[in-house]
Amino acid sequence: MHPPSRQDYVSISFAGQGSEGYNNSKQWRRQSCWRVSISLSPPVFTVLWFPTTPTVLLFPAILANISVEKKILWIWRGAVIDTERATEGIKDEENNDQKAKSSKESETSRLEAVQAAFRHAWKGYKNFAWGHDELRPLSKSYSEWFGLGLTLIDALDTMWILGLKEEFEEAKAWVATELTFNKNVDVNLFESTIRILGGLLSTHHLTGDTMFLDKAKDIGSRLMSAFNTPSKIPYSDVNIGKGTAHPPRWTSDSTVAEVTSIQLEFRELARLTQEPHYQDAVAEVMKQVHKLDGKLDGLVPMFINTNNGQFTHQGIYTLGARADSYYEYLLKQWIQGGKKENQLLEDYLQAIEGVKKNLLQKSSPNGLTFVGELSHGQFSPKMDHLVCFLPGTLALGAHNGLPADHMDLAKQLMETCYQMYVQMETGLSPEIVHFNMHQGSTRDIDVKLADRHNLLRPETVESLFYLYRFTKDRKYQDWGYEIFQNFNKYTKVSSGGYTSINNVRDPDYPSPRDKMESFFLGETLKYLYLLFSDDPNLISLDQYVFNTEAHPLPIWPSTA
Ligand code: DMJ
Repeated sequence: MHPPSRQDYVSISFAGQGSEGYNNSKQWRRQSCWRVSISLSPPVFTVLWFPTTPTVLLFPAILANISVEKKILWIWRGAVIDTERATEGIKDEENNDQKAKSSKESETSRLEAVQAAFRHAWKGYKNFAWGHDELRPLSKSYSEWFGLGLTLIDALDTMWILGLKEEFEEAKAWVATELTFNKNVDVNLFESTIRILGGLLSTHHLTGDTMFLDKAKDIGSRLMSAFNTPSKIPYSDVNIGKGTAHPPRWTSDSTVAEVTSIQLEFRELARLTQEPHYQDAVAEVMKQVHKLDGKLDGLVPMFINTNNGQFTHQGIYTLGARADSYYEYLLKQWIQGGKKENQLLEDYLQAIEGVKKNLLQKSSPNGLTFVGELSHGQFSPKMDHLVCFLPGTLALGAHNGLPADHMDLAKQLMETCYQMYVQMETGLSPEIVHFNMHQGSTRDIDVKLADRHNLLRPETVESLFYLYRFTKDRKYQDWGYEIFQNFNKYTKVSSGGYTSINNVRDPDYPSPRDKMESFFLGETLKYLYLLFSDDPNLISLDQYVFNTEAHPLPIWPSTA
């Protein structure tokens, strides 16, 4: 069959579809299984295909002799051919072509804009902070946290995904020749796992280069001393040179999110090295947390004691700092392992029910759905920007077969997270907001003085990426583009780099903090790029699961 050209379509619909008049709304067109386009060109027979009944009919060419300018109705075996709609069909096609062209152009220009932003950030890092942890773009200097080139490692797979080959090769050379973990330095177990171990593992997968895997094994094995505790709940800090670990000076507690958000990485390390002790150590933590008293409908407290393995500071429940990625990793471990580990799924589903029951409220006057906090039975309408990972996680769950109402909630929360940006004078979200709940409020969102900073965090654009991938609703791309433009407007430093700011409410003086967090390159720009791309195979969500620092790790091949 000849491929039909645009000019020679008519549209046909079938009588008996209901007597309500002509309805050419987009929704109708999507739902209708009967409406098809037929070719008016030779050959003599044109093929008709009806999707609901897999029937292929040969359509006599005489019927194709229709002037598409006149309104003529043809009835053939119950099919009504309306040539006026044929003209509309042509216009629709032209419009669609135009739309496709302009959306391709806008895709390309947005992708290039993110590449340019990355290059600008990299310029600052390269000139003033090369091989150090974080750029201080205003003082043209750097700050050290672990002294391990954190930004460089966090950014490796971003460069690969963005196609920045030259920058990637320079960074790879540094990793190969300069990066050493044989250093007398204390690192935080969680942060170095998600940023360094996760970054090296994902770069190994994307590039196939075993140098990254060797480095991953090196840091992974050094971090294992954290698990030498009376309870097997790991300490927060490890000296990677000495192989010793300890809790923070003031407590023997670890943070719940930290000890339960290192699993994707150590499980993957175990799989690649065939050394199960990596997986066993992190699985033990999940097993213990699963059984612990002190949860509320699946919601966990924020601290856990490394001596007795019990929750401490009980009675406070949040989806924000110190608990957030516990929920994210329940779902993602289940996906990583091929959706077989039911306990993880059960804990996740129960927790989402717990969120709905205890933490979900609506604001006034506009009824934004938000996730607040609970402190000893008292509800607080406080929401960290960190909570904005949740729409993306809920959408990922729904995509993997979890209840459809998770997707509904994801969309509602996505709108709220977007509002946390647009309602600010800079169009950038603060670190923490408080929602108004009393009737008669004039605004939905309040921000306390101490909470007005923005650290270039990724969570909202991360969720926008998931929502766009799964719904294809372009509004999510447009929201992300607005946010991206505001990062450019208020946080870009002309000599190179981007800076976190102190005050999202003052567009005249947002008050730069002089720090570019490594997750701006590791996560924020990566998720923006993926959001603006229309290629669902660019890190397919059916093949990869992102760790909590946006490093994609493979979903394990099924062994069944
Ligand atoms: C990142 O290090 C990770 O996304 C973590 O889970 C939460 N905090 C930052 C980004 O905001």
